[in-house]
Amino acid sequence: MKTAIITGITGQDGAYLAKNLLMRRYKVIGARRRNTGQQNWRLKYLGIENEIEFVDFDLTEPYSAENIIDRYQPEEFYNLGAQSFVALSFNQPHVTTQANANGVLHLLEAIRQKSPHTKFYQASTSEMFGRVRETPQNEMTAFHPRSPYGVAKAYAHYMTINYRESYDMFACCGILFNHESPLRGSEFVTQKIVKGLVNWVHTKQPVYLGNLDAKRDWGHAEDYVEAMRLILQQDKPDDFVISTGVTHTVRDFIEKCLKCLNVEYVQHKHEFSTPNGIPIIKTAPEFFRPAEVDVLLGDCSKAKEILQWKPKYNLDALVKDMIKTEISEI
Ligand code: NAP
Ligand code: G4F
Repeated sequence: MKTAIITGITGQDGAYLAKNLLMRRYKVIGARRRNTGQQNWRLKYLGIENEIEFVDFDLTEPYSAENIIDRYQPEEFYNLGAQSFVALSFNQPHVTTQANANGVLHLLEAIRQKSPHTKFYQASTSEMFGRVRETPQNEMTAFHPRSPYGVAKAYAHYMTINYRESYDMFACCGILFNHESPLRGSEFVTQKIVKGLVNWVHTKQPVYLGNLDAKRDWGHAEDYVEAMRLILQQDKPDDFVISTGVTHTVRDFIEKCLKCLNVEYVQHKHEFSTPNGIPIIKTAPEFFRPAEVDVLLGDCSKAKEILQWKPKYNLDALVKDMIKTEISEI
């Protein structure tokens, strides 16, 4: 039986990855920070809360990393923990850097010193491409991050590669493009739209958003955690772009949701409304960012060839899954 530690176990990807590994008979150690709320709701939703051994952990505490790695000597370590909300990183750049950059260094150093056989997965991100230098983006595309979140993740990405090259560690990065699911946090645009529109059907309260023209390559989290697992099963450590290879605007995502909900709509420049003028979507300045990533589109040919990975969900199937779940919840 292999042991895997997952940081960020209470988040979207942590929950799906835990389920994936438990199905393969791994012992899963869930590294989570203290919290007073309903932190395990995703694990409960997937019915796996009682199959995980939890351990106290915080990315910002170096002893925390050392303790858990020394204690469990895991075969695999998936670092999915992060302050993952890009918009918040503009208001909390220090917290974001502590967790997303320094936190990764603590982990790499702890593995080097206490458990060098441990295979390490770092959750890198398409946000590092930022103001994109080429389209589509692949493993060789230069980074130009546009947020404190993206800058911190780029540091962690390079540090992971540096530990691999300096100390011969099995340390890998998955450069994952946006991935969503019914377990997505409600602050991210897809889930905000899904929840907001299902609520609109009952209340006619409009949903307030920011930039409707940003383009993202959206996949399904269930597909993407399988890619994480595959990355650590290879003969040699390497980095991989994981994406669908299709990009859509926020506007397209709204349209797909409205069609799924059978709502008739007309579009104005910054607004959606019913044909007789009831507002559905409006924009508000607080949801625009100081610097935006305008377009992301991933080229995952390397993952397709080496990992034999390809996504099962397209955007229509993702929208359907999110809407269906939201309707059944209320
Ligand atoms: P998420 O749902 O926001 O989950 C983030 C997790 O990190 C939560 O479990 C959270 O714990 C934990 N965390 C935050 N700060 C921490 C700290 N100081 N110490 C320990 N744990 C901490 O994010 P996700 O969508 O699952 O993403 C997983 C990872 O992939 C993240 O690193 C994210 O940056 C990266 N990523 C995500 C995407 C995407 O589209 N989803 C794309 C590329 C990369 P609490 O429950 O205590 O808050
Ligand atoms: O859903 P978002 O907040 O995701 P974003 O910023 O792309 O970040 C996500 O994907 C990254 C991978 O590329 C991850 F690394 C990161 O952890 C996170 O999971 O915003 C998507 C787009 C942005 O362009 C944003 O400006 O939607 C636009 N948007 C428009 N109105 C909005 C809103 N985003 C949010 N969250 N809320 C709005 O009201």
